[in-house]
Formats: sequence, C-alpha cells, structure tokens
Amino acid sequence: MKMSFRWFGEGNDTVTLSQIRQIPGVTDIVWSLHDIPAGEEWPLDRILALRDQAAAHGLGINVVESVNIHEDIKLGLPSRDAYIENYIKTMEKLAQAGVKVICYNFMPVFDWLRTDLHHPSGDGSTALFYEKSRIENVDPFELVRQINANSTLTMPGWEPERLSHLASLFEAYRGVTEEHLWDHLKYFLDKVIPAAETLGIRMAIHPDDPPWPIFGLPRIITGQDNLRRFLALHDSPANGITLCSGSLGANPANDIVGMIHEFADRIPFAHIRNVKVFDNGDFIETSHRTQDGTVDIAGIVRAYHDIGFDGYARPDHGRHIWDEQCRPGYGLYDRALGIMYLWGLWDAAGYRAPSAAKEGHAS
Ligand code: CS2
Ligand code: MN
Repeated sequence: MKMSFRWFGEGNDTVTLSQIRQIPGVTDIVWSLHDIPAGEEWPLDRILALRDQAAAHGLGINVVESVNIHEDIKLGLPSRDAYIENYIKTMEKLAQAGVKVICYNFMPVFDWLRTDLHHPSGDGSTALFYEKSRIENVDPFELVRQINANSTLTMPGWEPERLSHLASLFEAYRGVTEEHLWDHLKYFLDKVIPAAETLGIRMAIHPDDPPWPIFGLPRIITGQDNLRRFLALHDSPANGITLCSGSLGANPANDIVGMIHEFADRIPFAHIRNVKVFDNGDFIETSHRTQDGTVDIAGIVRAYHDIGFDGYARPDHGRHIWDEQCRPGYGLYDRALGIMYLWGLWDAAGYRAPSAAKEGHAS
C-alpha cells in the first residue's frame, strides 16, 4: 500500500506540502488542476510545474483526482467526441509527467452531496452530514431556488459557476435513464481505455456519493453488482475502480470487504474512511476508527493486506477538529490521524519482529 494525501494546490488549500511531508509514510499528493473546466485540455507546463513543486518537497504526483468528465459525455451528445479527444490529450500529458492513476466519476450534475458541512459530532468537532429527507423529498427546481437563495446546500466538488447552470442541466437529463448512462459510460471507456493501456495509466472510477439516485438523476456506480457490470463494460487492467469505503459505506448493505476480494486486481486506488449511518438513512462522517462508525475499517485494511494491495491509498474526508479552519472535509489533523490509524492496522496485519535487530545481536 502506497499512502497519499489529497492536496488542492497553492492558495486553494490550507494544508501545505511541508506539512504533508511530515505525515509518516506519505509518498504522493493526490491532485488536480481545479480551475480548468471539465472538457478542456490541461496545459503541459502547468502539470510539469506542479510536479516540480511536489518534488521539491519529496512528494510524487502519481495520482490525479479528478480529471472531470464533461456533462455532454454523460449525456451522450454528439459534442462528446471532441471532449473525449481533449480528455485523451490530457491523459497523454499526464503520462508524460509520470502520472499512473486517474480518478474520475460518472455522476450526472453533482459530485458528492451533503446537507451540512459543519454538523456537530458531539465532542466539539464538526463533520460533513447528509440528511436524507432534505434531499429526497425535494423537487430539483426547488433545490435550484434554495441554492440560489443561499441555502446551506452545497456542491463542494464543483466550480461555483455550475450553480447558475443547474436548471438547464436538470432539463438536459430529462429522459436519461440508468441504461442510457451505462451506454454513455461504455462509449467513453471504449475510447479512453485503449489510450490508457498505451500510456501506462490506470483509470479508476469513483463510486457515486451517496450511492443511490438523487433528484431523479440516474446513478449507477453504487454497489458490488454494478461495479462488476462496470468492469465488464471494457475488460482491461487499465479499467479500474477507486474503491471509496465512505461513499459505498453510506449504504450499509454494501459489503466492502467482499468487493476488495472480488475486484482485487482492478483497484489501483483506495479511499479509506468511515461514516456513521443512522436508522433513518442520514449519515455523518466520523473519525477513521472502526468503532466510531458503521464501516468496518479494520476489516477493510486487513482485506487489502490479504490481497497484497500495492496500489495507492488515501484517507478520505476528515472531521474538523482542534478548531482547524480548512476546506470542508479536507483539514490536516483528522486526515493525518486517519493515516496513522490505517498504518497501524496495516503494520499490525503483517507484523514480524524486525530481523535487523536480531542480526545486530548475532556476532
Ligand atoms: C470526494 C469526491 O469522496 C470523495 O473522494 O471527495 O469528490 C471525489 O473526489 C470525486 O468524486 C472523484 O471524482
Ligand atoms: Mn472518496
């Protein structure tokens, strides 16, 4: 397991590269060029500048999260071909800079969605919270009105301008079913995966978060059966999964340990975090510790150890603790604690007495 840490870039993140370097065992940042709109080609000079900046702190840039997919690709519009071409050009440049894994998602309109970014956890910390009834009984056009009226509903994965397009995006998705989305995903994979194979890149789709349809928009990367179907759409080692235990774990029926075993050789990237799911379907993000949430993090790390996982992992969202002011879910402290918990589980799973010490005594 190679450990990484998401970093949003200079001026865009409260965490610094020097801080990341001091977290034990972190070798890579997980990064993106967040200001470039989905569908546009990334400039090589900016990719190389980022690589040099990370290297100056002893960090690699092997994992990109995300190169976002233009909505026209998800909608299957004729304009998708030009956007897919741009996507492949970006992949070529990333490969030139040494990138090994590209994470992306195929969620229509929204990325991850929460109703409260600073929900009290009960111990003085706050965390991301999802209140099911606030999302699921809402008409999307009413939602657009709420967001425009400055509600606390937020779309953290996306550029703010997206809000102004929301109504027309909903309109465009009218009549787009899950089966259409599967077809559009296959069309994308059939173009992109052969390029990935040539470039030595592994593509890694991120599950939908939460893993069920919202606002009548289809969502398909939601659980084990659908992940199996996804992998079969284009059967290649370059077509893989970002197995996110927190996204999938919002549905307690998801058996994440089972997925790690079943999809072992198709997981280039692991997001490991916990959530606590309540009986009414609401959930809050917790510390990474198994006992604090509903997801069996200890079992998950043990499963990765059992399969000899040598891909990249990162802690995912953290709580906001010790009064840290940071991007929602992306502070330094709780994610660093998460990493030490993950390493603790990992090291304990493979523990052997250090042989070097014994050799030292031999003569
Ligand atoms: C989220 C997502 O759960 C997560 O990792 O932060 O925004 C994720 O980065 C994207 O869905 C990946 O494309
Ligand atoms: Mn994730």
